[in-house]
Amino acid sequence: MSLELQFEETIAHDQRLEPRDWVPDAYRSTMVRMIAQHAHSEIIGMQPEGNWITRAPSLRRKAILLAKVQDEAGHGLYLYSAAETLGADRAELTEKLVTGRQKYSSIFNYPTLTFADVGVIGWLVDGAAICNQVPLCRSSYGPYARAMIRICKEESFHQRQGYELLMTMMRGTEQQRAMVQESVDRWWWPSLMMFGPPDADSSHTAQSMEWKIKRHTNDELRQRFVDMSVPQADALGVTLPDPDLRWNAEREHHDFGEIDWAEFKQVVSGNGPCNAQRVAHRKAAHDEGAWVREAAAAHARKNDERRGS
Ligand code: FAQ
Repeated sequence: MSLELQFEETIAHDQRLEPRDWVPDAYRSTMVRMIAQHAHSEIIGMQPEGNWITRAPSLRRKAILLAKVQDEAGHGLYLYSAAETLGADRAELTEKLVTGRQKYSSIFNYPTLTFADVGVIGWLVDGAAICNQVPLCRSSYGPYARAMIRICKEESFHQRQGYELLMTMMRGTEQQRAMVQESVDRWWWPSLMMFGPPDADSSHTAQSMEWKIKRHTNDELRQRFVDMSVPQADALGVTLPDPDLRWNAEREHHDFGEIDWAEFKQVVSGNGPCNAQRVAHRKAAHDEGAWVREAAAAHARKNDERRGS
């Protein structure tokens, strides 16, 4: 059987492609793009919440937040390893991130202005991430699909901690409730943008569905997220900032308002509120960490020499 046919058969039978299997160049580059973008999102995604670690209102909240941000670092490293199984070079991926040649999720280009944002990121941003990533546990590329299983478990925990934080604030003072509502008002629409452009404008969806990398379209998952979030917002006692949001009995889904795609394009092309700051911070951390990488490499060399002698 030709390599190409083997590849097609593996996909047709819903089996996983593994690092040593032959895949077409376009499959490989799509997977590297998607995994790298995901890894970069986890690493850049540490910044908005990391901003509140030193100002968390209690030791308990600080410990929780510290652990969550550490988990995000772990996800990033895990995903870079998955990209390496496709032949990508980790240093090159970082270089592409800090020079703007590879993307990360639009959501992390918005500022975290209050502590309520920590709760809302957990609830909505991790919630959207889970909604998007659970189907990716069945993605056709084995190392990525397996990474998604572990990552989704941790994201579920993150989502619950965010919701619990918000529940606590909603049981608090009038000012705390207002703080939660104001935060929801800022994060709702950017969370919907996390699912990517509308299907009609999504350049990769059709091919990625054919290769069973993606299992649902961007709009399908966005709809699933809206339907999931409405009862959660009700239980919390907040209003989602969309006057057009209502149940459509015929479709058995919620209708919702038009997303500001011009804003999405601006943010993705580098002109969001915090793009420059996020990338500059990442670059500074990378540059300042050069001595650690050099020391680790020297240590590994020494160990090799010792073992060799
Ligand atoms: N932001 O043709 P499509 C997290 C780009 S969760 C920026 O629809 P595709 C957890 C796209 O890359 C966030 N760029 O693309 C966490 C493509 O660019 P290109 C990360 C976006 O791949 C929580 C172009 O637009 N999750 O980190 C965005 O089929 C809390 C055309 O789009 C993942 O990465 C966007 N929102 O579908 C961490 C999940 N949307 O290269 C910390 C895996 C699209 O052609 C705190 N990825 N683009 O110029 C995916 O599921 C997919 O890649 C999509 C996009 C659905 C994001």
